[in-house]
Amino acid sequence: TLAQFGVIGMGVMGKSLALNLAGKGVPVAVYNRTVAGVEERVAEDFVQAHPDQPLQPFSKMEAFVQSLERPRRILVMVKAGGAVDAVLKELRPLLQEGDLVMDGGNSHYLDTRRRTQEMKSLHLHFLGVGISGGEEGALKGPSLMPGGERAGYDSVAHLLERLAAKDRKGNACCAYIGPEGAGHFVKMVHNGIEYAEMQALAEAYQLMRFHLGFSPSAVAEEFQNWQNSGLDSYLLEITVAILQKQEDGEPLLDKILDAAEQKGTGGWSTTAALEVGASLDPIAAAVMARYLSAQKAQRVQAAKVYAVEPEQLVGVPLLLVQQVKSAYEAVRLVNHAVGFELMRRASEEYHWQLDLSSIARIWTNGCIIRSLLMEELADVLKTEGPLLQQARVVEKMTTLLPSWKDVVASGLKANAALPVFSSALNYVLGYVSQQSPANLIQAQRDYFGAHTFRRVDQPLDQYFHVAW
Ligand code: NBP
Repeated sequence: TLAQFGVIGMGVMGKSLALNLAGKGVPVAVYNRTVAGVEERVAEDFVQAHPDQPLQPFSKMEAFVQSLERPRRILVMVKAGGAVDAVLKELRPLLQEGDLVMDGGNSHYLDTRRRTQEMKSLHLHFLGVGISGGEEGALKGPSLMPGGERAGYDSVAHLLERLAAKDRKGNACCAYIGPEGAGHFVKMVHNGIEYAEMQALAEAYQLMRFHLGFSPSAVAEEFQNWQNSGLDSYLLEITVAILQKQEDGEPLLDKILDAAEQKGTGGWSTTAALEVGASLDPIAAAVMARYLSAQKAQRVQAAKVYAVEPEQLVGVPLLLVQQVKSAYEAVRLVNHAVGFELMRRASEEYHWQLDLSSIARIWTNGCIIRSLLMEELADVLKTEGPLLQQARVVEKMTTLLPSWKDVVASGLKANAALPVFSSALNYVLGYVSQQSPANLIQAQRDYFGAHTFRRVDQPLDQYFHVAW
C-alpha cells in the first residue's frame, strides 16, 4: 500500500512525528539523507513497539517519493536554513502538480514566504508549519501552527489534526493560521513568549534563592504551591523538577554553567517587533538577558571590580514570597499581551487575518507555553481589543500591581538584576500613562532636525515647526 504521509529528516523531531502518526495507524514513509542506518533504526524501533503499524523506511529520495499516494504530503523536518532549501531543490523535480510539501522546522517566516512563492510557481503546495512541544510533544502530540495556501492545508488537515495534541474539549491543537509565513511567524512569537516566561521564572528563582535565602528544594516547594493556586504551566512544572534534581546529594542546578544559549527565534521576534513597530519589552529583555549571561568571563571580572553582593530583601519573608508570586503573575500577563499584540500588528501589516483566540487555543496543549493562563486567554481573546484592557485582565493587574512594584523596587535595591520583571513593569506604567514625556522628544526632534510636531490645541492632522 502507498503511504499517506512522508517525513524527511529523522532527527529528534522528524523521527518522533513519524512514530506518532504511524502509531495512529497512518501509513508513513520516512527518509533521511546520507547517514546509513538511521531510517532502518527508526523503523526497527517502531516495529518492535508496534508490530502491526505501518512505517516504511527509505534511503533514496526518489523511492521515498514514489511510495507516497497522490497528491503527496511530505513533511520536511531538517535543520532550519540552507538545509531546507537543499531538500526542496532535490525534491522538486520528483514531485507532480498538486503535491504538498510542509516545512516543520523553525524557519524564518520570510524564508517561508519566499519558498511558498517558489513552490507555487511550480504548481506545488507549500506550508510552513510551526511545531512546538519538543521531542515528547512530537511523539505524543505537538501543537501545530500551519501557514500557507488554504488548499494545501485542506489536503492534509485530517492528518495534521490526528498528529496534534488535543485541547481540553478534545479538539486538535492545530488550526490553519494564515497565508505564506503566518504559521512560522506565530511559532516564532510562541518562542519569544517562551523566552520571557523562562526568564521570569529565573528571576523569581533568583529572588528567592539569593535574596530570601531559600534552598533550591524550598524554591521548588514554593513553585509547587504556585502551580496549585492557578499558575500552572508546563514551564513551571519542569522548573520544579529541575530544582529538585540532585546529583551526588547536591542540586544539579548548581553545577550548570550560568551562560544561556539560544537558537535565534527570540531575537527574530524582537526584530519582527521593530519591523512592525510594536513594543515587545519583556521578550526583548529576555533575549538580551541571555546575551549578557553568556558573557561569563566579563561578568566574573566585573563582579571582582565592583564587589556588588546580593543582599537580602527587607521585610517579612512570607509576605515577600507572596509579592514575588504576584509580580510573576503580572509579568506573565504582560508577556502574553505583548506577544499577542505583535501578532495583531503583523496580521494587519501582512493582511493575514490571524485569529488570536484560536492561536491561544492551539497553545493550550502540546506546546512549551501551555498553561492555565493560556486557556483563559483563549476565552478572553474572543473579545476584540487590547488584552491589557479586557475587564478581567484590568481587575487582575490592578490587584497585582502594588506587590509587583514593591518587588522590583526592593529587588533592584538588593542588587538583583531583574530585566523581565522590571521591563514588563515599565511597559505597564508607560501603557497606563495618559501623559507621557514624549512631547519633549518631539520638541527635541523639531529643535535639531525640524521634524515638526502636532499640538494638543490644534487639529491632529496638522504639523508645526518652531524656530527654537
Ligand atoms: P536534529 O538536529 O535532531 O536533526 C536535524 C535533521 O536535519 C537530521 O535528520 C539531519 O540529517 C537533517 N539535515 C541537516 Br542537519 N542538514 C541537512 C541537509 N543539508 N539535507 C538534508 N537533511 C539535513 O534536529 P531537530 O531537533 O529534529 O530539529 C529539526 C527542526 O525542528 C529544526 O528546524 C528545529 O529548530 C525544529 N524544532 C525542534 C524542536 C526540538 O525540540 N528539538 C522543537 C520544535 C522545532 P542527518 O541525520 O543526515 O544529519
